[in-house]
Amino acid sequence: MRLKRLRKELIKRGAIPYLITDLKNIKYLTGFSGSNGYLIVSEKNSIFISDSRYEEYAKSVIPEDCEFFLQEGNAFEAISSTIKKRGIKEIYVEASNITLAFHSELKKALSKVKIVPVIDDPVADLRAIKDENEISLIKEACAITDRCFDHLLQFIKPGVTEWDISVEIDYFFKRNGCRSCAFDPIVASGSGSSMPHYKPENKKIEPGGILLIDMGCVFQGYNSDLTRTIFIDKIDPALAEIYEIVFQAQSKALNAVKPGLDTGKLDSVARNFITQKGYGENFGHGLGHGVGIDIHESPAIKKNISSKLKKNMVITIEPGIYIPGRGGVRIEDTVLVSQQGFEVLTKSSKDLIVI
Ligand SMILES: [Mn+2]
Repeated sequence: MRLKRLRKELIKRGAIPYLITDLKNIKYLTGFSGSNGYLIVSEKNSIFISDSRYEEYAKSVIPEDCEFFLQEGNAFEAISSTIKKRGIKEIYVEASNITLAFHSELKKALSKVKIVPVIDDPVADLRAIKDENEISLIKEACAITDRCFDHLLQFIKPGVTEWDISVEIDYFFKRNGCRSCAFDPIVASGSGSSMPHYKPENKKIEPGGILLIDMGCVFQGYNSDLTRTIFIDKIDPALAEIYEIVFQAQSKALNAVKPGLDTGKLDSVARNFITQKGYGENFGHGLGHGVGIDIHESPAIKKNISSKLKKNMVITIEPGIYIPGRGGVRIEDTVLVSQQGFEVLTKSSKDLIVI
């Protein structure tokens, strides 16, 4: 089904045959999740190339309309022999995934074939809209992440370190059926929270400080993403004021989410509010991103990037305000774009939490 939809799109774009090298795209299209594979989608059929380590597995998962080709030498020989056999004169490739080295080797192997880069990834557009099964897996990933946050509220005490919390997150996810974290958790205490992508250190959680936790898991191949910012022991009034602004910015953005809305406009809903409150300069990153097989995928929800929200996209809404040397607040949920508007999939409390 997915291959058929892609083929239709490639024909529409005139970008066929198409060589797919991104393993996440291959996984989405064929179900194959090994470490070596190449997929060629042409007008009539699809060919999947992999080596003998994966032969039995690949044949058991790839769709019926996809032919398996055994790679015996290197990948370029395999790609070139499948292409030559079919008399292909021109092949489209994923510009954002292949390296210069890959391109130059491919060019050598396909000396008579024109290689055309495709910049706007057609598979990313398909992946952005989730089917029912994908939505239920993301919902489960989000539910596990919420349970992890509940668990952390018991686990976190003054004296534990950022690193302890980060290890506990990883352990919780793995204990609860996840393959891994979606990304290295961000556990930023005190002034470290002003750095949006801070790395946890062996630093103790101090009473009176703030603690920002950004985490997600991978459940059966699908990611979740959640950020909460909490207060340790007592509330710092200046940061509590910032918390309220971020909370309201996030609520406003959430309430704007619906099919048809421009993603650049959605970013501006939160950004304009934060700017009005005087913190525009302190919200440097985009409002959100798509979530699925990758933790960051289409659509990007950023200033000056225009695309339309569609039903069954899963995105994050994550405004933040960061005051260098002082601290930062970010609140993030994973959200489903629904027919009526939106459904928040991460359900952890956004009340001001003090532990
Ligand atoms: Mn995120």
